[in-house]
Amino acid sequence: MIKSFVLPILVGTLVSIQSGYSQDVYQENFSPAEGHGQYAPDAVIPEGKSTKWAQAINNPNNGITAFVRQDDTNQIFGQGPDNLYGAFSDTIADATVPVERTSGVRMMAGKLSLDFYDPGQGSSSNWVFRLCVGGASNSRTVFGFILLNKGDGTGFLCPAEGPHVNPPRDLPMLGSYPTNARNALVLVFNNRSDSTVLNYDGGTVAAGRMDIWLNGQLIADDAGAANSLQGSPITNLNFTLKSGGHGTIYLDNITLTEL
Ligand SMILES: [Ca+2]
Ligand SMILES: [Ca+2]
Repeated sequence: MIKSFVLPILVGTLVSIQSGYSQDVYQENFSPAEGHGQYAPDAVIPEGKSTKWAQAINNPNNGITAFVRQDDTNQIFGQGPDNLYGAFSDTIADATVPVERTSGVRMMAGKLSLDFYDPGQGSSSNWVFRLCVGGASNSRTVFGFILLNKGDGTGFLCPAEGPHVNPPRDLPMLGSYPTNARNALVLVFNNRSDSTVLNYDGGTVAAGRMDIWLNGQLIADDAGAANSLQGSPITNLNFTLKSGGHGTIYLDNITLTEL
């Protein structure tokens, strides 16, 4: 939560931004205190401008449901029996309605970190996580990734490529993850318009690029953007299922930090 000065450092012809600057602009851990008193086991996650989620959750017409869960038997996020997390399901294969966060998000460079648990249900789950300029859409997506789960116990993370933010056709997966297990995801992005290199705790990211860490391993190093909207601030965090996908994902400890 500490905001400090940005120190541009000349390195040859490149300009480097040190990551001493950081500010959390969004945190969601589904604790009752953060949910306006509405986060309780089996409660519907509220949506609206004054909440943590802007729109499109709990929309039965589009197959989207979002509930607060508490699994005191398995403690799936390893935070004790009282921990609450978000359970998001999409039961209609053609629904593409995003769950999104908008207000308060505006950053040229930053870090998205979250824990996810893929319960491995269904056979074609493909959740896409998108960081967008403007609204939540494929064409406004700059950085993102997709979780593919074929139902055999192993999930794959692949880049969200091109203007349609689709998984790559020949499937050059960036990494794999176990379903029915807690996974830690960190995405660091730099959408500055010049040649500024972002230095953060763990690496560097060139302008227009992103790093992705999965369970402590760097699986994407300076990977490209889906759409080139370089120089515009990221204003929207959202996730959705691509058309034809359906399934459930559990999320916790979501943090969006400006760097
Ligand atoms: Ca939690
Ligand atoms: Ca890098």
